[in-house]
Amino acid sequence: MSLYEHKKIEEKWQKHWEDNETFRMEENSDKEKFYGLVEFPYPSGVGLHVGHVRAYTSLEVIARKRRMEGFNVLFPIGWDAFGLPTENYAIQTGRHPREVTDENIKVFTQQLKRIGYAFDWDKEIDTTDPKYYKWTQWIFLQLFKHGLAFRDRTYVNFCNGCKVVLANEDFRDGRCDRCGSEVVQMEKDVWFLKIREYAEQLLSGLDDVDYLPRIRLEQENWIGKSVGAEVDFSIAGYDKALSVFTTRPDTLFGATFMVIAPEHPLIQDLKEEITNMEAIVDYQDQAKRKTEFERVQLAKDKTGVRIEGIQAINPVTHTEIPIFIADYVMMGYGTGAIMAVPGHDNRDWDFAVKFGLPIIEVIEGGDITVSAYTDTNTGILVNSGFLNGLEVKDAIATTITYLEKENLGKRTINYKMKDWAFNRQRYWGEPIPIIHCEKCGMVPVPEEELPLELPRVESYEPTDTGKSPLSNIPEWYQTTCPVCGGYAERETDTMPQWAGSSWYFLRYFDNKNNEAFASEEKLKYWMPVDWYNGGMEHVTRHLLYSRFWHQFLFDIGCVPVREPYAKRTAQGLILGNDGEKMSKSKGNVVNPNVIIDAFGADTLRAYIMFIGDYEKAAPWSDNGAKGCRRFLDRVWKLQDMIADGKGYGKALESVVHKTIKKVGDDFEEMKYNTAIAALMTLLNDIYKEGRITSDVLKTFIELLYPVCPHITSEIWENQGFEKTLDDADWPKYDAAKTIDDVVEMAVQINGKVRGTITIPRDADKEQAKTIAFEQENILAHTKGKTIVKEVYIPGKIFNIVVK
Ligand code: ANZ
Ligand code: ZN
Repeated sequence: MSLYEHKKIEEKWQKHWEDNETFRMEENSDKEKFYGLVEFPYPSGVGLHVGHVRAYTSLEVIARKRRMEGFNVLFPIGWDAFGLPTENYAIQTGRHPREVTDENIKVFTQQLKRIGYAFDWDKEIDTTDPKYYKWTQWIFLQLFKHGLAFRDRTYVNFCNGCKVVLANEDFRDGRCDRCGSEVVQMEKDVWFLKIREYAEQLLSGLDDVDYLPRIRLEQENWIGKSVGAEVDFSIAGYDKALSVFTTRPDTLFGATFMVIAPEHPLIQDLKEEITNMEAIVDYQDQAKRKTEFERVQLAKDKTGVRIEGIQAINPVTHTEIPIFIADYVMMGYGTGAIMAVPGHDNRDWDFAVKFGLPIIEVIEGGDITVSAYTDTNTGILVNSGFLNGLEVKDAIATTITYLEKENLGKRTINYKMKDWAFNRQRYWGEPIPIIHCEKCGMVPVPEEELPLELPRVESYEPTDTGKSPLSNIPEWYQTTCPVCGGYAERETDTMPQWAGSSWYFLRYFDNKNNEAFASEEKLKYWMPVDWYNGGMEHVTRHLLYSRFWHQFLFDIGCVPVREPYAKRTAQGLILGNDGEKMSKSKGNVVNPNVIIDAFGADTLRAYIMFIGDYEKAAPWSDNGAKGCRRFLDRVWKLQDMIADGKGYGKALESVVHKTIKKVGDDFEEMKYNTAIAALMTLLNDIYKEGRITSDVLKTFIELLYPVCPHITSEIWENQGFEKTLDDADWPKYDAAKTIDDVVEMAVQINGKVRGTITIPRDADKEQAKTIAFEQENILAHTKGKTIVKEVYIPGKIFNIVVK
């Protein structure tokens, strides 16, 4: 056989797949469908990295396997192409973001094609294409019309470098994650989407889907549901109440002081009564300069100021207690005020110790002189009037009933998740299709005028005022009101990068439709996505945002199922050779092209699937890639070892059937590394025999095909097997032949394992004994003794008792 020339072979099959549109989904098919989705890439200037390769190859293996199993498969790809990096790069280089985006997409496309992915390229989408974002705008308008999009003036985190509003997750220690510039507070009009209204549905929907447990947990934590109570504390001498949110109403008798957030309105309301306003304003100014992260996570050393001149009253003990402002209480959560229970809350305990405040034990079980006792599963209420003797769970219920009866509070649910800030003051995003009219207020752009296209302009640099570059283009923003016909102005903010990816999976299967984002019929056939795979970094926001949009579209009757993704998995990171996260600055980024050039795409694919436990991080190793290439070289040489007619040993037959089972099962469980290891083992067994039959070669090739489609297709063709490998069936195994004829069994003497024997599965006791007593160790441990008992459980264990 000739040499394994990966370059020639891979180019040949890639052309074959492209020319034949092999992986095009079938229209109007009677077949069962399989919709496999991978997170579409952001086409950045650095090109594809091996992390993409891990994510895509894994689901590609499933997609190719499903095709062999007879499914109508949709495995699409597209571009999540709006966003800051492209825009910043465009500004630096003086080129238009459109041009830069097109160029990057070209590079990505070429790279993906060189890896030989079975994408249906006919279904490609690009979020920056007006034909696509017409529907992003359309969905936004439906949200607006249903009262789920609103505009509010609030303080935002503004990055002085990027000139954009940042989410809390986008900066640390007052510096922007992306550019390192200072982040300041700025008052702005912000668009919000009311995702909080969907919090409960987003939680309950998790019962109907199959997500990895850790992904489900991330979703739940992000939503952050807390069940508790709101309790009203009155302010002594005033008819004002200070309302708090607590998850532990049972500890009410232990509330010895209160804390409000520095931004709490109570301070303005009672500024006449407060006698130390100067100190308080001082503290407020300090707090403004800290990020939420610093306030919550880093504030080991508690700070705060007592508000002089006012006192609160504990509603059950009727004692007067002091009120503090402190930055560990956030205005954005609950009511922005807490009842502090230092005996049973760590933060309150730290604060009480620092400020010399009383600490009362109301749950027995710990030592509150040493630390707060926070356990809620054990412990009995004490020092708590009508709650004494109750367990925490019952005390919570009893307190809430009491509060509701006495009109002092009520049962409440809180969610940590905030509404979704939905605008950016940048150029490279979808224009928000709203018109501001002095007379009519905010008016939606008429749907028949969509898409509202981004104007092609020369200058799209952000402005220092934090206004969108679109506000520099009067020709664009000056318009007439669709309602009254008077002068009006367009919204000049654009949508955030999350917008286009919140519904993209609904577009692929009908990507050329101009009448709807997708036809009802196609939605019915293709939704939900059967399997969605991507990174752990996208299992909070992207997953929630897209589930929110989809649930909303379901509620207004636009999609046939509530949950968009039936199953969601995630891969671990690929680390650099050095075991660190790959990054340009560390210079440890592996470019997939280098591996493809040297060893071929099949080697890259095999290695990335073999690299380790799929869900865990794995360091890249050039040697590992070489090892996979050697494996493929040996696979290629199988063609020289064919010896039909002679059959092969029964042992090998069993290995083949076991391998079919193992590879199939492992692929389904994303245990790609062990699937490939099983193929390597089979290959070794074949090499030991020194020959292979065409049948076994055919099976071997079929099993390897999803991972290494080029080399296997070529061998298939060389051998003249029927049709092409793309149309072959996934191999079946004979279950009986996967069961071992021989078993390994431990032999115990007086309860201790003294040896193992390999015997026929159906061997009787005498046979087992004969083989066992051929072993030196067994002889040694029985020498000179009498056997008093023999317990033989076929297939399991042989136990001998001697005296
Ligand atoms: C009294 C108490 C006693 C509390 C106790 C806890 C333990 P999660 O589970 O995260 O919802 N809290 C409420 N609003 C807050 C705010 N805006 N900023 C900071 N902390 C706030 O936590 C709810 C608990 O966090 C509430 O229950 C409150 O403290 C505090 F033994 O009230 B607790
Ligand atoms: Zn008007």
